Order: sequence, then C-alpha cells, then structure tokens
Amino acid sequence: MTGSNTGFDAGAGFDERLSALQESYEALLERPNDPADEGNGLFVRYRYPVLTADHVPYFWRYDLDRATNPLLIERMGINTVFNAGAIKLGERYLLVGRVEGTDRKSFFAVAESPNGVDRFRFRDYPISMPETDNPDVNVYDMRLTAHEDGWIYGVFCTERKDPDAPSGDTVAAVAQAGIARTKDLVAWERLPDLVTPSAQQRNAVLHPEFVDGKYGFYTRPQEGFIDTGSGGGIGWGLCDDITRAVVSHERIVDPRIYHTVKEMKNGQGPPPLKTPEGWLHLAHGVCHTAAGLRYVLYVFMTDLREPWRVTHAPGGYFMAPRRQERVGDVSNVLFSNGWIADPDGSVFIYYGSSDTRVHVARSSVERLLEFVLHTPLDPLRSAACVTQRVSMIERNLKVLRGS
Ligand code: M1P
Repeated sequence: MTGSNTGFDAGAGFDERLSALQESYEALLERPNDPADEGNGLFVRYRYPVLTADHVPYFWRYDLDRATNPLLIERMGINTVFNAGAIKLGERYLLVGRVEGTDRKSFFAVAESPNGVDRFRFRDYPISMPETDNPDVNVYDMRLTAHEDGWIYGVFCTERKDPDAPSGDTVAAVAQAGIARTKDLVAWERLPDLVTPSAQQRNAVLHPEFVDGKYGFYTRPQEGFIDTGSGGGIGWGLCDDITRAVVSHERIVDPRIYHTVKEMKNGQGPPPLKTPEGWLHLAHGVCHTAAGLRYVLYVFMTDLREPWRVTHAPGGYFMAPRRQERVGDVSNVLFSNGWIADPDGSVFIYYGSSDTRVHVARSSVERLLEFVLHTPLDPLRSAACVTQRVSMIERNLKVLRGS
C-alpha cells in the first residue's frame, strides 16, 4: 500500500512524511462541524468531537529534526484528550483539555476556537503548571471559574501515590483538589491545595461569586480513591482565604440515592450558570451495571442566594453515552467539566466521552430552564414512574385526539 497521503508509506522520505503529517493535521483542524441530527429540543450534539489525540500538534509528538529523527517516527505520543474546562475570553472559546500522553500522565493545554464548535487549535505550548512542595504525579479535570474577585481559577484533581500504601502496592493513590489562578491562561500562580475534612477529593469546583464574603467550593468528599465509601454526594463549603483554602465543614448539597443515575457517586461538573431562576448545575452521576460503571450527565438548580440549597432536580439523566461515545479507554462514560453561555442565550456544553475525546452539544438557557423547572422528580419506584408517565400520556392523547 502506498498510502501517499497518510504519511505512513514505508518508503516515504522525511519531507514527504512531514508534508503529509502537516496536511492531515490542518485538514482535521479546519474540518467544519455541524449538528449531528435535529436533537431532542433540549440540546443538539455536534457531529465530530472537537478535541481528540489527533488535534494535538504534531510538533508536540514528533521530533522534527532530521538529524535526530531521520525516519520521522512519533517520539512522544498522545493517548487521549478529554474532560475539558471551558471559558470564553473576548470572542474566543477556550478549552483547557486533559491531555494524556502515552506515558499515562495528564497535563493541561489550551485550545481555542472562533465559534465554539469547530477549529479548536491548541496554543503552541501546553500549560506548565507550577507544583506545590508536594509534587503532583498526575493532574486532570480542570474547572475554570471566572470569579468576581477578578481572577480566573483553575481547580483540578491532583493525584499522588498514597504515602501509607503497603510496600508493593503500586496503585493506591490520594486525590486532592489543586488550585491555580491566572488572568490569561498562560501564566499560572499555583496556590496550596484545598484542605477539607475528607480523606480524598475529586470534582471540586469554585463557585463564581462570594457567599457571605467567602469563597464557596463544591466538593466531593470520598473515603477511597475510586469509592466514595459511606460519604459522597456533591458537597459545599466556604473558605475565608483562597490563598490558603481551608473548608472546615462540608455539607451535602446533592446526595447519592439508591437506584438512580447517581446511586454510586456523583460530582459537580463545570461551575454553575447564574440564571434569573437560580444557579443551573450540570453534574455527572455514576451507577453500577453488570458491565461496570456508567457515567451520565444530569442537571439541577440551586437557590441564587443559598447555592447549597437544591430547588429543582429533574428526574433521570440529561445526557448519556451513545454510539461512539460509549467506547474508549474507560467505556460508557460521559463527563463534563466545561460549558460556556453566550450573551444570546446559547449554551455550549463540552463533554468528554469514555475518557478519550471531547465533544460539544448546544443548548440554551431557555431550554435548560424549561427542562430543569418543569421536569418531574424521580419518583424512585417503578410503579410511581409509570403513574407519572401515564399522566403525561393521558394529557397527550387528549391533545392528539382534540378532546
Ligand atoms: O473514568 C471516569 C471518570 O472517573 C473519575 O471521575 P469520578 O471521580 O467521579 O469517578 C475521574 O477520573 C474522571 O476524570 C473520569 O472521566
């Protein structure tokens, strides 16, 4: 096979291979994206993922010096790009992707798009995130919060080997919330990690506004690295000083509930969106199946003045993995830590699928409010679910039959 435009022709020389690499990379980045279908009235998915391993610049992966890499082989591959934080700066839509090298270490990198749905292009360099005195082994899942104090905060998971792991245990880890701040997503000031009463933390998110003059954090207390243990749920706590952030009391905002989409664990997604009706939240819920864990997205609303008080909680999921989204390094997972609301009311929801790629779906504040305010609660029993659905069917049949 000649594969002249693949760049993998065994006989191709350095220059040919480099041209082929550049051409396919540019073609991918310039590929227009459009809605995959007409959607469900609530959101529309876009056809192509907005970030994948192939979107990572070839000059991050290949040594382009013909003296040191005469065969132009890929030196430092990229495994995946997923779970991106999101923010709009000026007219640009920015994602901070979780980029994972073939060495399994994740790092952060900013990709920008002019329209939020395609042409996401990574900046020339990934983020060089400063470390604390206790170096991170792995960092991931950044939530970006444009706080009213004027800083943009990145709150992310920092993972380190468990110092109490028995000898020979090369898996046990401790997850905590790392905090950094920036004005431009280029220069980052690293702050001490969030301190909470919980043994482990993941999915911590900074609330965008002060509450009683303090910084508010959504947390996810957990006992183990994977299992939340007897705790879990989306928590909430306040701290006085973001430069030494201590949340001494976590209250549970949104608990885990038996036989729901969040029976096993859940976590706050991006920072909530402020709407006239309340804070709109996107979260992930995890349930147990015979095929392993299944991660879906759900929404809820909290009170404007008391963001720890849930006012509306539509039953069921908002979005679940489908088609190619279901397959990847960790299959059957949707996870979102970034969304952007535009002045015209559009909401771009960025979500990772199966720990492998980043997609976008488009909704609007109006549609999300309609869903969150008027969708019934999960009645928690099959019979009650049927009653709930039959009531809608009855009303619908009357409408359809004109009676
Ligand atoms: O692998 C699925 C997800 O697992 C973790 O999320 P949670 O802590 O809620 O289980 C995170 O590692 C996340 O990045 C990942 O997508």
